[in-house]
Amino acid sequence: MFEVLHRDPATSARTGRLQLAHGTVETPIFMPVGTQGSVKTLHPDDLETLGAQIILGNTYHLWLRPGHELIRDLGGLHKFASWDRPILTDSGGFQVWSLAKLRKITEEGVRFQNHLDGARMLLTPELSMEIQASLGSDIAMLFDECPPYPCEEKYAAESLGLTTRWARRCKDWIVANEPKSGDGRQCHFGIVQGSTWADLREQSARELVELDFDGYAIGGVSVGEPEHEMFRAIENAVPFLPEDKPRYAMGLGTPPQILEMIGRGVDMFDCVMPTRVARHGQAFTLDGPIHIKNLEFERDESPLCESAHPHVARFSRAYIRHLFRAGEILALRLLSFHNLHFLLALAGQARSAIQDGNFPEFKDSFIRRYTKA
Ligand code: PRF
Repeated sequence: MFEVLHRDPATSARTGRLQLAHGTVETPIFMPVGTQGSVKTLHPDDLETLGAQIILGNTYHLWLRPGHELIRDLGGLHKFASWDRPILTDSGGFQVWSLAKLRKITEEGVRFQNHLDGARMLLTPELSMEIQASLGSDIAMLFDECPPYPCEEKYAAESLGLTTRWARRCKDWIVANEPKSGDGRQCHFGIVQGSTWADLREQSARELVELDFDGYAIGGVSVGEPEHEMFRAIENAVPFLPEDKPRYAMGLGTPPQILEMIGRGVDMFDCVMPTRVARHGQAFTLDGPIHIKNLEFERDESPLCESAHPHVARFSRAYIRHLFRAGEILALRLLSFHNLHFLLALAGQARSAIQDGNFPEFKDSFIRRYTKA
């Protein structure tokens, strides 16, 4: 299901091919986030134009509204959202943690009041697997607990114990129910936790690998810790994950962070940031992010970025600034499209560089220019 194609001799970067029920994904890859079954402001044709190979959906949101049974009855998430390429779904625990009120974590699962109508609900490992099976995603994430930052070692250790016990319950559910994605098998990824503690990251990775999943994510990163802690968390987990399985860093990151993670052996990324900051007027450029609202772009006839896609490059910064200031929806679409193009192109350039044996040079020169270092 996953094949490593090239390895960079100087770093842990690699390229690979991931075979899923709805198609093949070339790694390293960035996955646009479509929380509600839609990548905000974009049409699925836009995503195809962008060359998006896989998108994300969220168990928590789709369970609350419109409900996983409705989506299952209407043919699954791919049909419902008219997207026939791969989908990965997150398991819901992290979204409960970041969105719901009055959360209480017990052995059984997470009790909370949902953010829509305040109803009291319980999400368990088995229910998360059942919801993701109903959605029919190509990759379903296991139900985990993401501890906050900073986190005492004692809490992190207990939390990761719970994540491992929940992983066992997810595994039992998967073995008993054999969930499908379209005509194929649904894949399942375990999530390594352990906060900033090296020995706990190792323990978490070993316990999950023992249970044998199709791939492994590194969770509990990008939760407010300094960047060097985030890199260390990845470095503390990767050596204990199998070489021949995909690795996914959840909820990352800036363009330089993504290259740093690729260099540390990570294959898959997702983040709401590119589309979220786009809706606030921020665009990635090779010289770092710009705010299109700024007066300096009032008469700027150049495109957003020299590497912009033709769909966006035909417009001047002055025009996009005008649209944004006038509250025109097209501005949000163009900026979202652009930022996703930037990250998808970055992943593509990283793949080429790894293949051509010049990944370290590519990474360093990209970061130097982006950060004006
Ligand atoms: N767990 C899950 N989803 C996530 C995270 C996690 O730790 C993160 C942390 N960066 C983002 N999304 N299930």
